[in-house]
Amino acid sequence: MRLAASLFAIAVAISTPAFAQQTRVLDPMEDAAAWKADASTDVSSAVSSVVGHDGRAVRLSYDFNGKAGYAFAARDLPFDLPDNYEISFWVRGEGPANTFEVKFTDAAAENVWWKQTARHDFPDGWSRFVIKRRQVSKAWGPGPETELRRAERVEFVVVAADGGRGFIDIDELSIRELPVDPVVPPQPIASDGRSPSTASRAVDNDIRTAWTLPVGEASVLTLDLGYEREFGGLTLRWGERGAAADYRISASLDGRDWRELATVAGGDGGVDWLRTPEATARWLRLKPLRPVPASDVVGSSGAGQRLGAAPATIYVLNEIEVEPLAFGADPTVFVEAVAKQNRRGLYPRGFSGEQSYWTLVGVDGGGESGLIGEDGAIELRRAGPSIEPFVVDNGRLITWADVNVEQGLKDGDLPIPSVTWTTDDWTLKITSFADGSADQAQLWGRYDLTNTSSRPRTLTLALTARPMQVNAPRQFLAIPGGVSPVEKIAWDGAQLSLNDTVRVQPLATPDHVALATFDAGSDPQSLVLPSVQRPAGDPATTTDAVGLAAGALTYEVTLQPGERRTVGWVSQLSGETLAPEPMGQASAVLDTVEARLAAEWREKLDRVELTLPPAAQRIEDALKSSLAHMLMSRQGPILQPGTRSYNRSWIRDGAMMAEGLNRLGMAEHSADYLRWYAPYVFENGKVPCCVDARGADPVPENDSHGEFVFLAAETYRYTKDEALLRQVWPQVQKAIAYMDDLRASTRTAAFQAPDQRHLYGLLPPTISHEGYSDKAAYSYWDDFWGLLGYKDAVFIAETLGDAAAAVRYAAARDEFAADIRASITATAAHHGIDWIAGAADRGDFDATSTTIALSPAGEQDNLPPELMARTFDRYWENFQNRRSNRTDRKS
Ligand SMILES: [Ca+2]
Ligand SMILES: [Ca+2]
Ligand SMILES: [Ca+2]
Repeated sequence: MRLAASLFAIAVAISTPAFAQQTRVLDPMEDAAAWKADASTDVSSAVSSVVGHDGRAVRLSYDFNGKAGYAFAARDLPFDLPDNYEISFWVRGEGPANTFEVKFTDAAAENVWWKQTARHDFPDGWSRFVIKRRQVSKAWGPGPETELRRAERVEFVVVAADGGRGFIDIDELSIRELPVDPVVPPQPIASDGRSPSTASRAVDNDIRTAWTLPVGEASVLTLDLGYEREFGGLTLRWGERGAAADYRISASLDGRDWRELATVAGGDGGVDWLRTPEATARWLRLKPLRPVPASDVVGSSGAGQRLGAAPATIYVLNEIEVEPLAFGADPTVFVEAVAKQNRRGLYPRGFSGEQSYWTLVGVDGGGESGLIGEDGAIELRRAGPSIEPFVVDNGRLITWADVNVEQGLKDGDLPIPSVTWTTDDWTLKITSFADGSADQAQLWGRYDLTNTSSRPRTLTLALTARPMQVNAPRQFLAIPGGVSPVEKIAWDGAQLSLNDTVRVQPLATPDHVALATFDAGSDPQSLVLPSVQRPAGDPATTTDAVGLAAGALTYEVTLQPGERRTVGWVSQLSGETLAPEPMGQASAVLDTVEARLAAEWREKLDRVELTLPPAAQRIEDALKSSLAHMLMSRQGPILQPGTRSYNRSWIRDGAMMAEGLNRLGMAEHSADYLRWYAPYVFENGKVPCCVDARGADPVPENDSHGEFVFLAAETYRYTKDEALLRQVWPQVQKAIAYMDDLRASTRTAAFQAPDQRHLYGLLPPTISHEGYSDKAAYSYWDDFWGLLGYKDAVFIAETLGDAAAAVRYAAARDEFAADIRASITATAAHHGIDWIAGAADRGDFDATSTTIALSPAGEQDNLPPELMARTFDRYWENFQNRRSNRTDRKS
């Protein structure tokens, strides 16, 4: 790829195109009346005219009133976008840190492009906000265009992070056309002021040729990038002898004024990857300051072999490469790029774009939890760093990629997961579990290394603390996976601390400890090098400005045939730090905790007895481990579908989890959840789809209302807690009234027109179904939940003795049920399909969504029988086709 780029570069003209960098004002913001304010439910917003940076400016005032949600100012503003541009405006503001979005949309605001800035701290004084073309991305919309070519409308949006109240002032919204960057950047031109000079060999794309400079000479290497270029980092490939350990790289736009871009101190030679986010320069300058000491020199392959040599008298730089912007976009992308250039196994598989599975390790109801990955790395807390094992066998570093890996749960269902590495000669079993209470919990790691060969074996077990989550980079919602920065790592002789906050206490004293910065080599291959190992009695601290420090605790283990050695550690998940665990008896401590924990979980998971044939044991295991996951994922009363990407409470998942908990003998958790959720119902009766630390989410999802009413009724059916039912009765009534209004909006003459008739009486379109997030849909999923809500509202009214309400709700229920039935039939005719559509307007196929009609909605006797039968027959056919690798593209 790189070579191909260089060949193309020869043909690229380097001269700067003649063009006018003219700025055009799109809106001087003199007229606030052109802008309209709006906001989500229960959030206030207003626009006004204030003194601006140039003349007047437009102010958006907002008050979240204690809710999550958003406020915005918008206007119609048609303009075309050139091939390259920057959009900018003056901005200032007051208020808490909130997410700032600038949106460009089509006339109907269906296709939306945006620049999102999370937790923006608006400056008190005027500041220029610049949006480059590459920062404008498609947010959503059904249209095929991914690139913004024409905008019809502009919105300035404040989305609640901290929420609160405040304002933002906007002035002089402008666009500037920019030259288009060359498709392939030209190869830099290098010089060092020496004659003759070897400078060009640092940029000739040939790893066998090098720029050389005698140590002690004052020359620097200067690169001319050909044009003012944006880039994300640099890769330096040093010669095997002659790498600089310390060096400085400066950047310049004009060749006269230089600013420091990157400084390396204590580098290990070989390949050096430098991240320089959002850098812009025409010229770069490299100044070597000190060679790598002979004992630390590693091979340029990064394989870690030591090269005994005299101290270098000459710097040897084979190649310096300017990396694209994406290289420096964030620490995770950077480490992914580095992982690609290392052998598989040195980095977690998720960093190489491979799917990576993990399971949760936590305590019942605890807010904090760990993870164990399929390869044996253990994440120490949400978004936290991890402990990853490696074994050195006969001088070779063995990683997860070199062994056979299997996963299991203790007794098949308990939340005590393990990962076992198997080689021809030994096994390593990695186990993790958490014990304690929700507010005083600790995470354990256990490592059983067993000699399965017929000869004595000497192995090194390295437990490495790495700045990476087990949650992989592909996970981007709420708590993005990937790198977990470690700026400081310290060993005090008894425990390892990461960023002074995460502490890992080994249960047996390691033989050696190694700590390293990224530049010095913090990959496992480098950490197990004898030259970086220190006696475990010596305290040490390492700080790393790039946040990629790592450490290793190593155990030298000699095992007779069949012999096993156990080591382990404990780390606080929540609460006060406990007294240190006794050292040196790792297996005894771990056995005791594990046995106690297994008994506690067994009691919780076995409250309901299942009688199944032996062949169905896996079904029982799956059911019980799912129950354990519901208990570990919840935070006190808050039921959550997950702890990372889904670290929020959706009423959809919550109501269904509550049903599961009710049936499995844990109705008290259903009651706690209902009590917690009810106060978040909006004043107008809208049930929020989701609640998190910011409060209730205002995004309308019309399944929510029925789910909430079902939760209230179902909780009562198991607890018989009439006082609680009465307590939430006001919210139930409001939610039903809200659905009455929603249904009325589609029970109009307009919906009697032939092309709308199949939508008559349905709940209005929403994005409750993830498949419809590109455009809201008339999803029957919403209607089946809504209908169940009406049914349960009748039940609740009768239970509480409100006969009038029961009659009213029963009439509404019957009307809604008839509308849904008529719609299903009309939709099949409208789209020419013989199944129950997922969404009435789409006529799509989604049998899993339709199952809600059967359970819990209980509508199987009321649905058109032919269409219902075809729906599930068709699903079964698709399932069989998938099993035999035939894909039905239409489904
Ligand atoms: Ca103005
Ligand atoms: Ca070269
Ligand atoms: Ca290096």
